[in-house]
Amino acid sequence: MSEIELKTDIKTPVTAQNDQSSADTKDDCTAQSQPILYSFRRCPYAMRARMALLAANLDVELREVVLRDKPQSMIDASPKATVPVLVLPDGTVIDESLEIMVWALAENDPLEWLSPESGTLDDMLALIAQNDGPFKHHLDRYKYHTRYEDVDPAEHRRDAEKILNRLDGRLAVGKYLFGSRPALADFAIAPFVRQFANTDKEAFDAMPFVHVQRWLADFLASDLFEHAMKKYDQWHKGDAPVIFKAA
Ligand SMILES: N[C@@H](CCC(=O)N[C@@H](CS)C(=O)NCC(=O)O)C(=O)O
Repeated sequence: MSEIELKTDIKTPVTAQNDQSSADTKDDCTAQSQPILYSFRRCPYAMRARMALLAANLDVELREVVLRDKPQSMIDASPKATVPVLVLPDGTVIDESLEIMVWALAENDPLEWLSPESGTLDDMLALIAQNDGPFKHHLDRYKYHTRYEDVDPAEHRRDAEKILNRLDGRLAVGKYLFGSRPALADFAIAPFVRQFANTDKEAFDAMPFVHVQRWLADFLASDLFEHAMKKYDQWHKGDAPVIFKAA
């Protein structure tokens, strides 16, 4: 089984009929015609899920979440209660951002994000794993060091920079991480590099990683990112559906 089948297979079905929580998820048993995305604008995981849904041209009902006041219907659908959460019309719940990306692109991939110009989907997933694992680990301990005991933010910054240095090497060869056009890995990773850059923008701009800087600037200027960062009010049960439209 290929990695992509693996990813799209990891779904937690929510049985709608006899389950009060999923009735809530579907908002009082009204037929759900579109997937529902629980999202938080500034969350890098939610950002990448939204961008993949846009790239796949899939409209979803967007429910903007405030993390300190999560809706019960989201917790019922996904008790781990992290954003993003996608609830499909058949009750299937996908609550990992990368799986939402891969699911959306498996539905429709007009920009060929799953088929990079150079390398393979598995190569992209390996690079994304490095981002979601070690890079995120160091980013958190650099950016949010007060939340941890006994961490030296400078040390974690240096370790994160080693990973950025490797990205810079890739980006010196191709305009994007896997060739001359953007693909899954670019949009899965860039929101985290953005967080790193914003932690100390002056220091980021002074780094010798000119290719990462150019790549991030292109990403921030992209229509897709702009569209994905549109602001929405917090969702409350009973609100009229807000459709996050691809076009
Ligand atoms: N592995 C998850 C991570 C998602 C995640 O950690 N999201 C954060 C916000 S950026 C969250 O919801 N945290 C829960 C909280 O802060 O209560 C994914 O890829 O979707």
